Amino acid sequence: MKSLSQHLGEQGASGELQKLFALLAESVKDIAQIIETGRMTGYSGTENVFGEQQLKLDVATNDLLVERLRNCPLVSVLASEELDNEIQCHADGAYSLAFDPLDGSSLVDVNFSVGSIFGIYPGKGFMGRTPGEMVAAGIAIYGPKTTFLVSVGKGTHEYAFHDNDFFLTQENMKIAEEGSYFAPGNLRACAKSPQYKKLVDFWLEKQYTLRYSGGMVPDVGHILKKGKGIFVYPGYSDAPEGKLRLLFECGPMAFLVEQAGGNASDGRVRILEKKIQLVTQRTPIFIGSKLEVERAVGHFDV
Ligand code: AFP
Repeated sequence: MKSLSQHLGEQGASGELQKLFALLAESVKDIAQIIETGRMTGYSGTENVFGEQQLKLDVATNDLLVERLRNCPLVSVLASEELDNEIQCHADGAYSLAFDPLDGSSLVDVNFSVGSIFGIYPGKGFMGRTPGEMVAAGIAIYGPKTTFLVSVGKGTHEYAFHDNDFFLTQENMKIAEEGSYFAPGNLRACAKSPQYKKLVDFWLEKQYTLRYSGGMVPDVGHILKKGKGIFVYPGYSDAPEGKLRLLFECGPMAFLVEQAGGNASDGRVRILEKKIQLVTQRTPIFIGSKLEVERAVGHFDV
């Protein structure tokens, strides 16, 4: 069994990047334990920069990651979905990290799978850059198993946690051109978006299989693991940019999916080509099998 660090080394990941992923893997292990103990329930009484009520879990997982990463000399700048501003760490740090410490945290109380999302940029900061400049990305899925889907630009690979470490369980995950699983985010928008309604009708007429949990990490993880399907969270009249964040959610997901041969678009351009202008920037997203993304985007005359 190959460990995460062994396999990263085989892919030519630098010693620094291996060290960073060792820190992230340690943090994922600790976050899985925090979730499992079930100690952190309820609201923290604070809001994040998006005006969303923070759960105690959001704050605890964010604090754990910030504490661990800001003390790492490899880290130049940190940005978290749970923080109002970036954190300047080490001027000569090799990487800048953007992360969503616990995406889908509102699902923990019903025991659904949730996840952490990491995007790793070379050098300093994010503004004016594109997610395509990332050198690596990863999503941790806290479900019946704790898995870590990672890419350092040489394909996307799955590692599972056991015996106190992460071991390779699937190398070079591949997403087929088409596949009939659909994950329709914000389905209520169909009431105001005839285009979205038409797209959902298309999937139903073609008898696609619904796979939507309300957690983007397991929902996109499903597409990577099954090797086909599509996840969408479109914009519409009330929210033209949708809900999901470019820096913290859509960028890293697009990196992993494209590394597995899939596509990720905002309906006009590749997610990886979008310029990051704000830490809080949102974007519509159509992500998964290439042909499925094309078909879905074709229903939105943007
Ligand atoms: P939370 O992190 O607030 O639970 O939101 C999860 C999420 O950001 C993403 O994981 C889901 O795909 C999306 O929101 C679900 O949004 P809706 O609740 O509007 O369906």
